[in-house]
Amino acid sequence: MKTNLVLQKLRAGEAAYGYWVTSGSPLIAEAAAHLGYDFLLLDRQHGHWGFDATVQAMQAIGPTDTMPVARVLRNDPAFINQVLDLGALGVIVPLVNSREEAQRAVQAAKYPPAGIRSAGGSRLMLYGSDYMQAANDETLVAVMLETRQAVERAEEILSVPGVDVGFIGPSDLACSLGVTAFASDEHEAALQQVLQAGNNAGKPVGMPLATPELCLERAAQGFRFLTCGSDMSSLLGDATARLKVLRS
Ligand code: 3PY
Ligand code: MG
Repeated sequence: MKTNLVLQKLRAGEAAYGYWVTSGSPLIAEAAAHLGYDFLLLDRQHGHWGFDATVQAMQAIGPTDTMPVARVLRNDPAFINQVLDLGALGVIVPLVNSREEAQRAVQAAKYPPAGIRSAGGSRLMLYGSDYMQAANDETLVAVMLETRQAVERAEEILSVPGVDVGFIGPSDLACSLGVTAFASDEHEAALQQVLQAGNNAGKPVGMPLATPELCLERAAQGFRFLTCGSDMSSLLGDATARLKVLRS
């Protein structure tokens, strides 16, 4: 089976950098995959990915060294199983608030005896005849910590065997705390608390960020699984800047 280059980096203590694709466009996923990011995050929670477009995006990303990672709609074994069958090498599970919920996510992503993942998926044969043997170890499971409760329980959540990454959702976290994301001491303290919990549990932690400068700053603090913008933010940022010049 293909080595999961993101897991390889994280296991070596290195930072992995990704890019969100929310538009649901396989064409954009293809272009982004050829840029060399460590992973692309196809957002099937808040993004616009239909089933067929997700398949096409997996086909487009497949030949590159960029790992296809999908965020699922919710912590449901059917959704997790589905994106893995389509070829995702990592799954991001939103709103994980307890050890039990983390166990549920892990179980869904692992074949027996470690979990309950169902065997199947015709695209998986492209990963080699050893896919079934290797998949449990080569599939990244990231649980999202994005509520006050998840922060309080971060260490017990991240200690769950099979959880590879704690991925903070800064916006939901801000809502849960009743503050503005990245603009309050309480929010920052929560980010640092999750990082510390990850260190205690021996698990890398990360979050989505808007700029490369912020990614490098957070990487220097010890965050390891970082995303740097999205297709929609790139498009809107660039097109807005052009229009501003035209209208000036
Ligand atoms: C959040 O910030 O809540 C996320 O889920 C990342 O987009
Ligand atoms: Mg969120």
